[in-house]
Amino acid sequence: MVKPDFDSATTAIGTPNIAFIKYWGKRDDSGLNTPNNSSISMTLDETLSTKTSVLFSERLGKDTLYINGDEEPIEGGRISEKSAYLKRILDHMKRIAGVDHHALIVSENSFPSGAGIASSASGAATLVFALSEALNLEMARKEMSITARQISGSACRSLFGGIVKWRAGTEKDGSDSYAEQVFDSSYWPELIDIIAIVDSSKKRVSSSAGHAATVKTSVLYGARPAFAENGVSEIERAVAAKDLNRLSMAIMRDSNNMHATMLDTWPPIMYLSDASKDIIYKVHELNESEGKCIAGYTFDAGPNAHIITSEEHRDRVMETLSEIDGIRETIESHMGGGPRLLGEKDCLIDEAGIAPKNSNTRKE
Ligand code: 2P0
Repeated sequence: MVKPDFDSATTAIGTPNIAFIKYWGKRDDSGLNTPNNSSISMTLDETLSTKTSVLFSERLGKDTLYINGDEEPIEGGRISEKSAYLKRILDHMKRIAGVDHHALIVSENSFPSGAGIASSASGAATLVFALSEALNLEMARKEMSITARQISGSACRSLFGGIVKWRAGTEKDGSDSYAEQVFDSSYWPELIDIIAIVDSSKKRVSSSAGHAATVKTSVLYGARPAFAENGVSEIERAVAAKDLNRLSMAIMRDSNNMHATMLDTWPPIMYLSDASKDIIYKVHELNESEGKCIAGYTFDAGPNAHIITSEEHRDRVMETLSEIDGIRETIESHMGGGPRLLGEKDCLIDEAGIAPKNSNTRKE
């Protein structure tokens, strides 16, 4: 193995993914994020992205992480569950690489965090990719996928471009629970995700808390894993045939099914807002007027809509969305190719000073 080039930062870019068949519910509380059902998603292009720079240096006294300019504690008492995993993964990767230098990790998202656009997926996938490259670990994407999954489940899908399937797996240690590409991003280039932002504020119930509460208390949830497994096969068939009607229908059914189990959670979890519901009604009206589904909505753990459609119907969908009050902004994204390395000009670290280039805390 080639030794890492210390004091030279590695920068990568990665993107979120939007699940057509959703991951909701973990098999156990091991922290490994092994899901109850398989899921399938579209990796988005770089319209929304996470850039992450990693630098290992003996000049650093501790491991440090900055997200969007703010230091995120990864050591000590008051750290989030995700940060604790991230630190464990960093330590694990350093051990494999035989590296004992500390790391400076600087990550920036080009989109609002915690708004139901999976910033954690994009962030964790890009981080694992960047670390693997910085440490010269030569990890296969499958291994990166397994590693990223442990920081945030849905992140395992963002290691690949195009249409990506995350097989639930059955092994207790999660070794067979990883994502793989089913179709590359050039297979259906006309497919678009129109993201309708209705609310950019932080969500009331975190995904991690939501997963656990639904599995524990929802009666309807019992039917979900089998429904979702069938949905994954249906999506694969619909994409293979480039059948937008079939694809849209399966996407909407799965989003509704997942949100039904959330509402059935005790106490109930409701991520959809009035504006989300208006979008649902309007998309159904649009599809009825066309006599087939030309668009499908899907919602993650938040009120923002992702409307999946194709270039051909884009203007009709945008016209429909323009009739809805409460949509603040729309963002259009095609399928993307997954994480990749960037050059020096995109580096987020001031290598001489070993500090972030843009930090909210470095005002002095
Ligand atoms: C998904 N979501 O498949 C689903 C749809 C939200 C709804 O994966 O606890 O942040 O980190 O494993 O990945 C959001 O959950 O949860 C999610 P953790 P994650 O995209």
